[in-house]
Amino acid sequence: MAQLRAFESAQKKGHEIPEIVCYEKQDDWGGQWNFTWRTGTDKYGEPVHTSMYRNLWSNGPKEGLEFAEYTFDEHFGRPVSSYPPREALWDYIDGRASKSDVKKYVKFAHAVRWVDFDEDAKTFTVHVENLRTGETESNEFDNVIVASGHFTFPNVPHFEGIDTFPGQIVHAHEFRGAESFADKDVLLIGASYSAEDIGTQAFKMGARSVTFSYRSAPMGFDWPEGMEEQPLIEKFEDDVVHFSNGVSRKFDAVIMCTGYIHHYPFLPSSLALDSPNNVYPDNLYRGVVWEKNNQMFYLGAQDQWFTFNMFDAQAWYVRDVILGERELPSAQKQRASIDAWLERFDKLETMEDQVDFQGAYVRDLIEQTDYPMFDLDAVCGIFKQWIQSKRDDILNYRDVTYTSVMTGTTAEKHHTPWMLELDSSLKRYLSTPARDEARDIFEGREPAAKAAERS
Ligand code: NA7
Repeated sequence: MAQLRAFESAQKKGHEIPEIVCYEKQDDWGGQWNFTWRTGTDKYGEPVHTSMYRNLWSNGPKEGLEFAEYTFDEHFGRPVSSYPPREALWDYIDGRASKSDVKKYVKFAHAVRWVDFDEDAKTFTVHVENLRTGETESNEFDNVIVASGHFTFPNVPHFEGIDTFPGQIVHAHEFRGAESFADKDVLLIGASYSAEDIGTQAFKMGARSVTFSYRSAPMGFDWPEGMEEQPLIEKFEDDVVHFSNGVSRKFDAVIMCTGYIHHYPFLPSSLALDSPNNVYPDNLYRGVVWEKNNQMFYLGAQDQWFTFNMFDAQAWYVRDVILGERELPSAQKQRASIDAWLERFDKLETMEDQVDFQGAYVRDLIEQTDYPMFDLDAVCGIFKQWIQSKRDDILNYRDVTYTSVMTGTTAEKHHTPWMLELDSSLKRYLSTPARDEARDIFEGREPAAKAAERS
């Protein structure tokens, strides 16, 4: 969507743009944000793309991901909270793209099966299947941009004895909601965003206990009673899990929050990115140009602090390379640039360092293009406050509000504290319900009804 918008923006400024075809295997756009109840395979028999769950709310402040050229104010027409639910974020990205005429470029329900590169002709042949008709076709292109994301193919490790576990075992990719974990003892394997958020969802939905198992380091939040961290699993024995520190616990359900792999089944190895999930995958000049074939690009291949606005910065830069507005340096200079960034990347120690690193990366890209520059230092500051707010109160950090660097608008406090909010719909999000007793109690006030009674 960012790439289509980037080309459209150039066209509006009088540039001639190339013929564009966007193949999308889902029936609608939005990628990760295009929620489905399905898991495993979709209605066409394709692997389900999204890892989104029903009650997902943004886990980072929206002020960190806001588009510089389409703000939340413009979309919603009024301030909204800093952590919108998934439907509101889908609405926002759909709103921006729908305002333009770019849907015409998208061939929905088209799965790319294979991409070849002809070294003599210097063109790609893209083999694609129309999932609705079953017809296949092959088309030639000068450039290919891979924008298929990398949080789709789950990393699923094996643990000794796991095949004896009698309860449900799912990867976060297949998780759709925590309601069934009420009164259950739940184990989450992993110590990153998925573990933290799905564990919190389970707690919110009334799990009896929530246990996280970490490999490298615990998340270290100030967890409430009923939530705890344990080190790596040594083995499963039926419903009992033995951890490496000698502790054993019984569980009803296991959710593997063990991350995702870069997996591009439609690409030959000469074109496929192979990297751990990190903020600077190797072999991408300026984080987007495939070093081994400069006619090919990747968007959003990094692990992400910045998201939507970083994808924009990348798309604007890729567009300018394709339009010939930016000349790529020699292979040697590209390598030197990648090495310099990798050297910086190797020195990152804290989350805050990573934020600054990605801020510098986004700045470098925007400086190359006409994408509106915004106060990246201020956005880095918001990310750092967010990190701190989680350390302060991991269950309630979504109740904090931030100020947009794009518009100066301070977010509205959501009408209901996140821990009490059980309805994640857009309709509810934008409504103004009367304050209820639970909220009064939660916020330490005398319930309104009781106060009225007394008076
Ligand atoms: P992440 O952020 O890639 O994290 C994966 C986690 O899984 C991380 O804590 C890993 O531990 C852990 N992991 C991976 N393999 C294993 C094994 N074999 N055993 C135990 N633990 C393991 O994925 P998420 O799904 O949390 O987040 C996905 C993205 O969403 C994230 O990157 C953000 O951009 C938003 P490690 O620390 O590597 O030892």
